[in-house]
Amino acid sequence: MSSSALHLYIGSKNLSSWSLRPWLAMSHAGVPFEEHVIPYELPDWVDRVAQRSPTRKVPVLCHGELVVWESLAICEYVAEAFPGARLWPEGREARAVARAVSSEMHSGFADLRRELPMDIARRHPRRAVSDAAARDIARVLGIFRDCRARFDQGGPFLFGAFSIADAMFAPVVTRLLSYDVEIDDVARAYAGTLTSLPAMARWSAAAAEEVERNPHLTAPAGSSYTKAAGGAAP
Ligand SMILES: N[C@@H](CCC(=O)N[C@@H](CS)C(=O)NCC(=O)O)C(=O)O
Repeated sequence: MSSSALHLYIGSKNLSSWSLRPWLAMSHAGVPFEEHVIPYELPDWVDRVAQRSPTRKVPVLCHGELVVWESLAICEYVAEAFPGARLWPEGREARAVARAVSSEMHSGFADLRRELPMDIARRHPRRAVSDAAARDIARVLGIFRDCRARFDQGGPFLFGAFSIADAMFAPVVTRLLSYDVEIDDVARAYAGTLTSLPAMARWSAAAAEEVERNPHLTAPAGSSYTKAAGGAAP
């Protein structure tokens, strides 16, 4: 492993849900890294990101010569590089399910993400969502119930102790709260667990400062969000 520092490049904290995932995993686990926010208001945002990331997207992790893009791959790299952080569950069965739900999050829930984009610092009135987004929400709540029922030994997270799965679902939890989505007791308790993490509090405070500085900030200029109306959500 390179002995140089880890550098994590991320987007604006109020909006960049993919950035939050590895940032939370690393921050909560106490993995040392240098954070570089590339704010969405920069007119040359895409060019700045392109200097670091082959996909022109954040997050991206640089470790010496190594570049790792894709939130889940970054989490995996950190879990391997810092085994003491125990970022995946110990048990093989729990680890398999944690990887399955993390992959499901990474590749799915497009309707929920598009209709309820992450906006951590704000609270919106409850809104009607499409049937597809409602199915996404039901599936998320089902995952929470299933994980908490099967793997609740040793802590209040999805697999007992904090794991990458919690980092992958953290932005969805913030969406449930931001848009006052109707949730069950299991989800409410789990949301309380996640939002009371000191690392989440730090991220949320920074998101609130961003919103105060620039209340109208949405997607970065030149990104796929601004090119394709109705495209993927940050
Ligand atoms: N699958 C990627 C998604 C990354 C992503 O879409 N990041 C957004 C910010 S949250 C981005 O950089 N978007 C710029 C664009 O789409 O042009 C991951 O897991 O890291």
